[in-house]
Amino acid sequence: MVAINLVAANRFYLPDFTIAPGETMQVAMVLENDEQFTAFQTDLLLPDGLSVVEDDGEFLLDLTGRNPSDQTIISKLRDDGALRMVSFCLSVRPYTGNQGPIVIINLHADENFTGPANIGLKYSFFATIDGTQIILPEESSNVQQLAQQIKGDTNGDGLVNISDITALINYMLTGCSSSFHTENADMNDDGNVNITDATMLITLVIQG
Ligand SMILES: [Ca+2]
Ligand SMILES: [Ca+2]
Repeated sequence: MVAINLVAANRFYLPDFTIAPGETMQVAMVLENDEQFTAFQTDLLLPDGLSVVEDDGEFLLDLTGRNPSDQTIISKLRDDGALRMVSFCLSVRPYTGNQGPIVIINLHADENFTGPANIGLKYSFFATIDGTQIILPEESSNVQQLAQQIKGDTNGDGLVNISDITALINYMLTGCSSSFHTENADMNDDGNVNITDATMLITLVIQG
């Protein structure tokens, strides 16, 4: 494999976001790509108080619709505290499109989480369709602490308005939104985000 350093046209990062102490939310890892990539490896470094949600000993990482159907992702917490992720598919087909989330991380903030803090993405290696390896630049994202969870604030900007309806519908259609507050979106607290919550949110926005 040939290593090519810092190709500016390709970028892999987490958009900045806000999270409230005690909250669980979904954050996207976004790939902007000029090349056709089929696989990657990266290290995610979270600040104190933030962790990836675990289910049955597995970290909850979801692949998006940009992935080929046989794409898989595995992850392991390393001794240095970084969560290493490796994603690949046996059919060696590329991610579709050139912009958007490829992995959704389910993140949880402890009750004592205090922001702002930084999230690092390091050692991001991407493999092209012809087997070339490209090292993408190290990225740092900013996470702000939201004072409190607000029902209906699905995009976590502290307000409840039309943008939250858009984010909720986007989430229902695609299963992802660049930073999505699932607990705020679950308007009726039944553990699911669906059309019932959308209806309640629309009513809330209309009534002010
Ligand atoms: Ca909002
Ligand atoms: Ca619900």
